[in-house]
Amino acid sequence: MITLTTYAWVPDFAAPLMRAFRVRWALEEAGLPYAVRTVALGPEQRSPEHLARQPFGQAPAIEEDGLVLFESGAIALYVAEKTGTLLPRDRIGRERATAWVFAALNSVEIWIQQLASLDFFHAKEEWTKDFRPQIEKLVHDRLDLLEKALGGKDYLEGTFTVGDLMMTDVLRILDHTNIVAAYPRLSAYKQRCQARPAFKRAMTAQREGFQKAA
Ligand SMILES: N[C@@H](CCC(=O)N[C@@H](CS)C(=O)NCC(=O)O)C(=O)O
Repeated sequence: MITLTTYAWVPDFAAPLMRAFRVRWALEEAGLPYAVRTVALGPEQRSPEHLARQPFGQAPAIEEDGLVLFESGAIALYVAEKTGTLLPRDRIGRERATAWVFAALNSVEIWIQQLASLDFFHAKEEWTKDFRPQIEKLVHDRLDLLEKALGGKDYLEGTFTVGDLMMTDVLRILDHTNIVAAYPRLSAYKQRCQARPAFKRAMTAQREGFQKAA
């Protein structure tokens, strides 16, 4: 059985966003049961045991049958490939879905995460005054092009894949803003993905995990 390593507790604003959520969501979509191991924010992140799981002392990580895997994108793809869920059956569809996972993490999340970091950790600091609008502009540019790529489809490649799971979870990082709402088709897409029963189960599990530790 897969063991997911996540944090025992995170601040309230981070609870729904913590990246272990994407792994929980993928596991729920695949119908795989999993065990949870927790580490505490702070010195335990840099313990040899945890660094062996996640070389940067972060979370999530998973373990299964001697495999130790880190990076939420790699883990979600592992779950998708292992179970044959969340990936189209045809080769081209699989490659395209994989590309969307990388796009979510490498082309979209980098700007969205910068904006969120400014808002969550540096709000009202003088130096962000000119910087934040520049980052927001870059986020808008990515979302505008993402909405164009989505076009009139329900999902990025027509059917729900691990690429949609990752893209939706990245867009959720903007939930403290009204930025996504400026893109009606993208906004409807995000809501469609979040309406999936597996999303709801994963969110319940994540919140309950943190509440128990609070
Ligand atoms: N690229 C990594 C990022 C993981 C990450 O940023 N995790 C955050 C929690 S959501 C974390 O561990 N933050 C604490 C830290 O960096 O020390 C992934 O996608 O798994």
